Amino acid sequence: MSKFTLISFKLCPYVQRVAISLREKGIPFELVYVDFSDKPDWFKAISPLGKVPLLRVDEGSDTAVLFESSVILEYLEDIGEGRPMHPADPVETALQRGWMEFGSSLLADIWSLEIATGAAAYESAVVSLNRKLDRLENALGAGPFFNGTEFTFVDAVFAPAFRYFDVFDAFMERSILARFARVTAWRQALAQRPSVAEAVVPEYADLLHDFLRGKGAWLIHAANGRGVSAHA
Ligand SMILES: N[C@@H](CCC(=O)N[C@@H](CS)C(=O)NCC(=O)O)C(=O)O
Repeated sequence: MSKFTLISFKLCPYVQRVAISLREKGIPFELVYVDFSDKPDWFKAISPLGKVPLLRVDEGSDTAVLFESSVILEYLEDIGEGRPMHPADPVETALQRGWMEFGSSLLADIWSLEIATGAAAYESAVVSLNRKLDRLENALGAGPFFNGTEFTFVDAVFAPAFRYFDVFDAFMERSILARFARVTAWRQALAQRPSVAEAVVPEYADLLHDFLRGKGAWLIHAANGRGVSAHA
């Protein structure tokens, strides 16, 4: 079996989806964290886009460095180690790949929310998020996971997105997710999954809080004393 090394950044949701999938498949791996405030030369040399995650695959004297999280997930499925994380039916798999892309687009809105330093940018991110969450709510079935009882790649993609709200919610009168009942139930089921819980370092919430403070996030500053809107 190949040896796998996941090159990571502690706050990265794209890294988490790979770590969750490796754990779900029972594939052993090592973690190497990169300091983004001072990216090392070895990292710059091997990351074509200067981004994490990278999955280094060593087999004998051969080494490959895979980049782009969704490509890495498909690779993990292709090698057939552990249990499948795509549905058996090709149409279901194609739909699942679409929702994985949707998950990345939700992460883009979450990023806009994080880095908003004023009310207008913040409210615009909330509007966009709410629109997507409404779509997601209507796409969900009886659960507990996206495809029912089996935990698949879509779950691995959305779990890190929902994790942000564990920190955001502390600054809000009411969670942005609260009015979406099926999304909320899904969020709770994902949070209880060991692969999800173990995909971040114990100090994750503190690091995210520091990041938001460092960015001067409206999310934090506007919340002082009154809470920020979840309803824009
Ligand atoms: N499309 C990429 C996105 C990965 C990504 O945006 N990674 C961020 C961290 S979460 C990154 O490495 N950014 C580089 C930087 O901030 O300098 C993927 O799916 O792997």
